[in-house]
Amino acid sequence: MHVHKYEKIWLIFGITTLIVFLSVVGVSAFYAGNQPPSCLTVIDPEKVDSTAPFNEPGLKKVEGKDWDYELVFVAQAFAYTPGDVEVPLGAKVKVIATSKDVIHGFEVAGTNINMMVEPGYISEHITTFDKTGEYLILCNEYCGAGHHMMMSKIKVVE
Ligand SMILES: [Cu+2]
Repeated sequence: MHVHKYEKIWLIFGITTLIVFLSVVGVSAFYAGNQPPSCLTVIDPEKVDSTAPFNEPGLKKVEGKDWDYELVFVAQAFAYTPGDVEVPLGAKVKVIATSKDVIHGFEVAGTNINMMVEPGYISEHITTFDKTGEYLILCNEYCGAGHHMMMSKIKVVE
């Protein structure tokens, strides 16, 4: 069978690209340990108010962990608790959130924090706030009539 020269070049290019991309994904997943976030942490959505750490939402300093603070949020139609919170500049913070009713979003505008908050599951994200200012938290999953009013604020202060 005769394969045209350009066809051969194109086939080699295609197969090489495939091998390169699969290697990048393989090294990233198995050597660098990049895995998709799991949602294996569960909670009873009817007992959120009495389950730690959601019985005390807000910022808490922690010792002996890879992060300095835990920032706990409870989402419910149509608000987040706490309504606004102050975080010290440069703090490594683990954001922990859950929902009491329906699926909500948890997007911190201007950062790469963007979680889905589902009833029955705990969503977590570790981040460092290294710029002062006010960060708006928005719900980006339509949750009902008051969805557009659902917001909170993180103030990063020195
Ligand atoms: Cu919403």
